[in-house]
Amino acid sequence: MALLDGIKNSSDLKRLPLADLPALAGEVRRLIVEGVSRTGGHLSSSLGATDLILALHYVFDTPRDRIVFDTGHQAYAHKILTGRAPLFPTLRAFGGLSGFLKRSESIHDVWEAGHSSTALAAAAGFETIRVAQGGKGRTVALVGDGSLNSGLSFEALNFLGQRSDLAPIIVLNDNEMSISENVGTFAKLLTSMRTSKSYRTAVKRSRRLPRFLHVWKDKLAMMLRQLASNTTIFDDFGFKYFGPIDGHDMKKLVRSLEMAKNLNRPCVLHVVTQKGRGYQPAEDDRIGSWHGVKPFDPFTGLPKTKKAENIHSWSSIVSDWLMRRADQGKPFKVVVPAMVAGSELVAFQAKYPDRLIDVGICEAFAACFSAALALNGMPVFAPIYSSFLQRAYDQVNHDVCRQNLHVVFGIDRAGLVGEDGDTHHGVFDVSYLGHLPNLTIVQPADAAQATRLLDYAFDVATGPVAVRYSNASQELLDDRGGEPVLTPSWRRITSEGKINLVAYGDNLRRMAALVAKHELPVRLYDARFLKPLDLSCVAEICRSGLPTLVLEDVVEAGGLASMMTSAAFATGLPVSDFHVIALPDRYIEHGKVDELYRLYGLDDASMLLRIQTLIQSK
Ligand SMILES: Cc1ncc(C[n+]2csc(CCOP(=O)(O)OP(=O)(O)O)c2C)c(N)n1
Repeated sequence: MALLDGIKNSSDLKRLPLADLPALAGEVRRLIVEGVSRTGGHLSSSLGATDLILALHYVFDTPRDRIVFDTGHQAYAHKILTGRAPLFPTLRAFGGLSGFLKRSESIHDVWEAGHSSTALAAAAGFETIRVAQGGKGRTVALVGDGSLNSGLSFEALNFLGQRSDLAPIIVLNDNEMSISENVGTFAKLLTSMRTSKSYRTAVKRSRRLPRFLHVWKDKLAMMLRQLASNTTIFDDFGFKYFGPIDGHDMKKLVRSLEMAKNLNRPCVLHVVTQKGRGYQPAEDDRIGSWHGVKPFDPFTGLPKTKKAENIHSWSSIVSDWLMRRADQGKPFKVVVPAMVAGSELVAFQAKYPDRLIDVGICEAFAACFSAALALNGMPVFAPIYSSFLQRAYDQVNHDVCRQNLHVVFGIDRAGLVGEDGDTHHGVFDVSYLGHLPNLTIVQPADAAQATRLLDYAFDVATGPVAVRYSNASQELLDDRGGEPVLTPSWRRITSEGKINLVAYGDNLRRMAALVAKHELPVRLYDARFLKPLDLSCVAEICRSGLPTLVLEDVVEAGGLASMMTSAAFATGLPVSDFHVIALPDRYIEHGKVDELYRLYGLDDASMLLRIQTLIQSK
């Protein structure tokens, strides 16, 4: 790559003539497509933001100027331009580059995220310290139109608008898409800003003003905008608004960013980009299939590993159940915070558009809104990824559980998720939900159990229920069978043995296979209800006098094992020879789930050894 090979760091970029930037952007995009086709990753957001990131690095001097990326999934070009191009093939691999920004990776990564909508609040913090300490450099927050919809972003705008002493440059990367098409009033406002003819005419006219009116140009432009009744919401919030700017016109981008850099006041640059830019299948995508991708053939766009026959994800098993229930005409709504594709609800949305409400990246709103729907007699299913639900803890607690409302949460991506890493692992929800009164928490181990537990959640339970499921896939043997579940009960899978083994979800299925394969003398329990616990099984386990091993891929503190021992202590049951295999008190890195399982001793080989050692101890 003729130009990119010469860019060892962002300072090299500044030596290039502006005219070379479009060609360099093409090379960066090529590297992104080639790399992501091998490693998987966030393709279309990164392609869409490439020109903009190049222009940002051309104009600003990082890390003296701070670029605060929202989420960080769009920042591959930033990694490539800041000395990490040679490591790009290791993206998302264990020990390799993170898929998001990481302060430990580069001094140019000044802020880390993975969850959306933190950039503006972080920029407010950076600016507060800069001003207080008389620091140099500018703070630039790069935020997407989808991420702007969240309450956290609005809270930051609300704060920043009143602080004219702070001067963040907010670069709004508007590609009209969240993962799929953006939703909500704000998305409509952005559309009208993009398309408003009177606004564009006003701005054009202001550009044609004679030179001697130069000083007044900005003010006149603003007045013209007002006359055209087109002040933007950003102007109303106290920012100087520039835009819309073509996010793929390098000259315009550089000029606009330079202007913002030289203006010492809070401003918003509204940059219009095309998600997936430069890779046709990603450009054409409107449902989010190219947002986060698995390895694919860059020439055909087809996935590298063909989906095996009859292998289904948990999300699709759950959405099939929802479809069947809707087909039966039963009343319920599905409330989704911006994850229609990831939750495999595209077909459901197409068939039942009135039943599915996409609220945007607003998990707290989703939970509170669902509470009110349920209070008014409408059962709700709210699928929310485990790690994203962290943001709605108070609404789940205060609004749903405290009022004991019948909202069924689908806790998707529960457990280790793999390559997305520490921001995305669903390893805290058992702890942060396990202590909430009124809440029932279940996790099916197979598709048939999923059906039975969802039936339970909707038809037997009357209060809040959390149904956990991971991002693993499984062979779909039977999703209708099994006994109906009428009470919160565990299942004993094998009868006699020398130790008790307790697991749930995918780990239960895996342990059942391991026990069968090695004919291990183990009493295996399926703890399908994490809350309430099946106290008769807990008592049976504690009184058995056998060693007990509990396996879970969540953090140990507050997990099933700790709930079991608390219950045992509270009821005077003996607890001895009790062993837990769970995740330690640290943020777990990125890598394939299998690799992480091996690292933390949850894999089959480690479990076999642990089980055999305990059996021999008896
Ligand atoms: C709290 C939270 N909820 C959901 C997500 C999943 N997510 C990742 S990127 C994204 C869309 C972001 O849209 P936008 O800000 O417009 O950026 P784009 O990808 O379009 O560039 C979503 C919903 C997340 N990262 N964090």
